[in-house]
Amino acid sequence: MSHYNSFDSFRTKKSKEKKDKARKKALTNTVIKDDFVVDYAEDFGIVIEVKYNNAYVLYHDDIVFAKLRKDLNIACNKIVYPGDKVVLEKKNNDYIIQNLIKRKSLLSRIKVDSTRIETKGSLKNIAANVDLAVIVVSAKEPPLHSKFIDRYLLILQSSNIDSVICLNKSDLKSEQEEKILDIYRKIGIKVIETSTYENIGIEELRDVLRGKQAIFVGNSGVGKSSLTNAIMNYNDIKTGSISQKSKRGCHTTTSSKYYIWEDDSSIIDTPGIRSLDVSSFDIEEIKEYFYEFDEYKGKCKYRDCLHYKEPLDSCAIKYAVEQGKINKNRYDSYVRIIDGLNNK
Ligand SMILES: Nc1nc2c(ncn2[C@@H]2O[C@H](COP(=O)(O)OP(=O)(O)O)[C@@H](O)[C@H]2O)c(=O)[nH]1
Ligand SMILES: [Mg+2]
Ligand SMILES: [Zn+2]
Repeated sequence: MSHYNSFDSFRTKKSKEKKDKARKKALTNTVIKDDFVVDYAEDFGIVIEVKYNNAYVLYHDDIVFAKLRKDLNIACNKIVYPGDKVVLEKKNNDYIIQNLIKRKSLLSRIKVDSTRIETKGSLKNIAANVDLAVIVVSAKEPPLHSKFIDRYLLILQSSNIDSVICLNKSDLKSEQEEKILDIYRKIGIKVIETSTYENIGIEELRDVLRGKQAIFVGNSGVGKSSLTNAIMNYNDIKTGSISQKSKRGCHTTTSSKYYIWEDDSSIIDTPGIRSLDVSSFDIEEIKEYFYEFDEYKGKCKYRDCLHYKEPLDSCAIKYAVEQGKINKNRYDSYVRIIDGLNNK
């Protein structure tokens, strides 16, 4: 940090400020209508699933079907997401979403780009108010690749959401997968191993999820829905009514769904995400999200080093990779992501 040239750090700071501002704006979608977002409301429901023009909302221990306030003149799935807290009003027999309570976080598949805020269509928002993301991967079927994890991590970090990794299908695990998991343990990310078949690690996963609004992300087929079921089956008595109701539609995987499995503890199960578009990130930001680069900050010969095409003897990061101090898979992911930006 201290090695940074002052002009550079000023510039970085400026663009960061701009980005933070843009992100804040996107969090509440204030572009839409000023009075839609409120700071607080005593009585609210939680959105569990959103269709094009309406939403299922968990409200007073019941699931109600609600439509968005007409005057907003926008499709429901463009401004509310699973996990959102909304204020409802009953008009005749219909529930209307009158207000949205200000979000804590908003997870977007594509980074919130400061220049494209107004083009809401380009942004794929997944869930709101997430405290913790569980990146679910499987040992086999589909095979484990660190590049997926790295892309998920990038997206989650840029949304400011804490993440843990859950390796499911641990019944199929071999040495090879163990090595990949070690990469992440070494950079300080918690790894939980589970098997829904053998009922392994489920209790540990519950401990991590307890008291949080969590989201399961990961490629299709890794076991997100199976894990959601495994977590839900526990403690049927306590949350029985809600959990039975929110189990509705469990088989479909086209949209994200919200499940409460214990008081104050919920899971958002997401469908498989096919492409993880990280092309709207900028290199400066990507560098920051590779935590393990931190300790080499300012040590490259050129202060604007991208740790990319620069010669080995000028780049502290490349040297660290060569020395085995930074994991090669992670560095390769970094290079692939930068390659992707340059080919745009
Ligand atoms: N071997 C093994 N297979 C599992 C495990 N958990 C889930 N599966 C299987 O993996 C497949 C995909 O599971 P699903 O929960 O639908 O994955 P999702 O697409 O991530 O929601 C199903 O055939 C499950 O039976 C596990 O712990 N071990
Ligand atoms: Mg699923
Ligand atoms: Zn470098």
